[in-house]
Amino acid sequence: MKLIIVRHGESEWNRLNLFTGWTDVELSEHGKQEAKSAGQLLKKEGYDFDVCYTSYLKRAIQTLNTILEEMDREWLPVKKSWLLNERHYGALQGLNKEETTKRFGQEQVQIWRRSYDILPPALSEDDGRNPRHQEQYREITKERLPLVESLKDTIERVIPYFEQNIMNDMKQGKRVIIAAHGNTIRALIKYLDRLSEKEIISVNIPTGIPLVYEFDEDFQVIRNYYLGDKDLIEEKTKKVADQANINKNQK
Ligand code: DG2
Repeated sequence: MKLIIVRHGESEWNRLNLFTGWTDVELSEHGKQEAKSAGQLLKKEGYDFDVCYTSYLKRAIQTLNTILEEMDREWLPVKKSWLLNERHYGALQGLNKEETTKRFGQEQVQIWRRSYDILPPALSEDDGRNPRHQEQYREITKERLPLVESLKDTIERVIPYFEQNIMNDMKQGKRVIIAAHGNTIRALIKYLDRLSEKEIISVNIPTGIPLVYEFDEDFQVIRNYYLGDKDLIEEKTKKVADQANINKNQK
């Protein structure tokens, strides 16, 4: 049993180095290319799927659509859920990561980005970005929609959805691909690899690279690995880890 998880390609806000969270931004030109390459690679390696999962955010949806287009599998069923949305980054959304480090210091920004359960500042209730005011979440009980989330909060919505839907499909023999986000995927990795709160801090997810999980019949992880060029994967992962560092381009 295999599961493929892919972080969307670079978004316009990844390119501009802005905290994104639930902001619904497009893929950048580079991100579109990354999604194409992911689809071509999956096809070349002989992967195929029966069902696809993604979030309500267009950077993940566009990535999945591009992958399916490259694989000539646009007809496959796609299940979208807000429960697979990126972690809500609260009032940090829209701020430049490097500028935020200059203002608040590296330690504080690292805590906001990677601590397990410490919350960044929340959006105010009357903020136009509050998902409770947004059309795409109109069906969701208001109390369930966040104004900010920690990784722990993200895990608490992602994992029940994963167990009840994705795992269920897999147990019925369906081959699944998930197109999601940096922190949604970190939530899944913490759960699947049984990582501690400390171990997950150093896990960063490269954009547009398919991650393969292999399971035995008891749904225990046998191994996991990224597909593609090792140096490129390392370079992209480091780019994510260093995103908030000051003067990273001059190092
Ligand atoms: C990034 C993750 O999410 O940021 O919200 O800024 O995967 O949707 O681009 P994505 C964001 P970091 O936690 O890596 O800073």
